[in-house]
Amino acid sequence: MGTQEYGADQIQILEGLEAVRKRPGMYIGSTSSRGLHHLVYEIVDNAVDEALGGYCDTIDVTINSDNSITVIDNGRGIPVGINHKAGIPAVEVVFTILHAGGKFGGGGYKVSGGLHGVGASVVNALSEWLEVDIYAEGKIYNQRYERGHVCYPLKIVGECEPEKTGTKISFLPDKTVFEETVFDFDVLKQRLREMAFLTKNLKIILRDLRPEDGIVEKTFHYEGGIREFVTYLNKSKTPLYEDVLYFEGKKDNVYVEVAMQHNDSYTESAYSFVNNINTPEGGTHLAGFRNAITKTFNDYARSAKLLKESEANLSGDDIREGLTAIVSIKIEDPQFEGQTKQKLGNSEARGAVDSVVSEQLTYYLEQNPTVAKQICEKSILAQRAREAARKARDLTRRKTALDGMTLPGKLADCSDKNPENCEIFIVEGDSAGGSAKTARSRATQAILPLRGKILNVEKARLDKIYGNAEIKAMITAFGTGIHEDFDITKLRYGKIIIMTDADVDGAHIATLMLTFLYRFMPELIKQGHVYLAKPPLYKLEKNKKTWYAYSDDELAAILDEVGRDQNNKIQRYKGLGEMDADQLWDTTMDPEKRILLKVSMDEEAESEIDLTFTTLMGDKVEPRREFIEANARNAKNLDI
Ligand code: TTJ
Repeated sequence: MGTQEYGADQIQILEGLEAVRKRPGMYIGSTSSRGLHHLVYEIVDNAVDEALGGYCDTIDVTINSDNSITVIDNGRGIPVGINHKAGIPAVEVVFTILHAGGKFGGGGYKVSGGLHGVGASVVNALSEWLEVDIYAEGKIYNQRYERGHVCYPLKIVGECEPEKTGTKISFLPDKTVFEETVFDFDVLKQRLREMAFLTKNLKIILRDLRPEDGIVEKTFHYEGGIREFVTYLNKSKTPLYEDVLYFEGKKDNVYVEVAMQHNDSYTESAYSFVNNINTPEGGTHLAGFRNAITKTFNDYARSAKLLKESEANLSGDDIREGLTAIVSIKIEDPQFEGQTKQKLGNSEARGAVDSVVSEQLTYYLEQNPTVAKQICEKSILAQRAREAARKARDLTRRKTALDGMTLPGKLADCSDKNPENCEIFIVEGDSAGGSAKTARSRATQAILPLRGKILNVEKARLDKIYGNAEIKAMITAFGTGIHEDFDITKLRYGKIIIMTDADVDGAHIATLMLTFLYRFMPELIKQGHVYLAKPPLYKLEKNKKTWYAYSDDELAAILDEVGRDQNNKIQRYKGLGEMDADQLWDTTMDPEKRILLKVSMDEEAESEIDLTFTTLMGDKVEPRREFIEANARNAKNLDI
């Protein structure tokens, strides 16, 4: 501790920061890894504010070897003059008085709102130590704090070239506060890249000094700003047209920026930001955007005669099919709503975005009829698909309501009518399906053979999905209905068992099946009704005795026991089809002997799973294997 005298103001300061240390979660959300990384964003946000004001173009972030962080900007430097209200240098106010964060300078938009913008004092309170260096007027000023306490008054520690200005902050998060104190490079990388996209021309450097095999460094610098963000998001997809549409303008003191481009997929990915803060739940700015594009495209489609008078309007969903968009606004006093405060409430934002986008999109469509036509035609296709899907669904609904159910012809049903006793095997291929039908225990085991690979529901429109024979067969066999019609009490089998070959193709088919179940009847997975059968990989015969091995390790263990000699006859199974009915029963279907893997879903990680499935079933092949491996790790061994 320094030699400063403590007046009433100082005591108040300490009480403020003490409150932060007592209840850190109230200020930074949590003390988990998330909260830890939040400290960096708090500090970087201050430098980004300086960049938004046009005073700074480079921010340099370093993870030091001891897991402390250094952030440097080339802005004007935090003011070092005495703040008259507090009687101490302004920089000391910034670091020691709670909520002093965005109050300096005035004018411009502050990166603040939600959990953000609580200020540098919170980071200081939660750091073992924090040091600030300010480069201004040819001098280097410095002050150090420990757990929020001033170590010594602000002092001059050196000189620099008069042109050099900026702020340098280093801090070490307090190990007695955070459960996790090791920074994750990729987590910081993600957020800093996003920051750089959102602030065009700002250069952000992220450096990691920890790796023993050398420093890692990434630079994010996007002259195109959110235009490049859209290009980046569409990188693994095929854009429908070359342009990234970009609109920018200011209305009612709301600065609006929008970038958008359609790709050939069927899903919308729109991200919205307010003062560089992500609003995952959207809000008025996103509503304004959606309203503008729905209205503008309908107007255009009508006037260009792409949509006939007798035809219905395109819906917002139709127009947004395959749309990647960034909506980024800057507003002076953002109001966040909803349980998690992640939804913008300011009503002026709706009108501002609506008017900027309507006006400039109308102009763009007039100037670029080819692109305009491409988007309208895709939307019209989406509209037709939606209509066809509705009809197909109505049809299945009516069917289930009127004639009970017509079970699929390929299904060999079981005789027991109590679902708890029953299980259904979904079997890859007609030949394995035949063996399974012979092998099964008729009372309780039903068999549904599927031909070849089932439809990838991530890559098809709803009308095609509802029209697919294999999918229809599963839906009717299970009895539950799907989506909003789903009713678990109608489930006809307690266990749904996916039985595929123990090879890469089999794993792929199982993943396609799981994707379908996850998208259309997630409750089946959540409530533990879905299983993977585990056929053996090897058969070992010796002296008229037979062993089955379900993994290489298991085979090795059996060989250790029986000895390795020429009497061993080892067969490697390439598929279910190589087993006769008896073998299939013994190894894979007999409830007394088989291995089943239960498919589980971590409810908390639901959104992550969502993402996994999306990349998994997309165009790239590689992540799929990772998923299957991860899924195998999640699965629990049962019935063994
Ligand atoms: C405020 O208005 C007068 C000129 O300086 C303005 C200012 O505070 N600039 C400023 C603050 N630049 N950089 C910061 C800053 C940078 C980091 C990394 C951390 C903090 C808390 C502030």
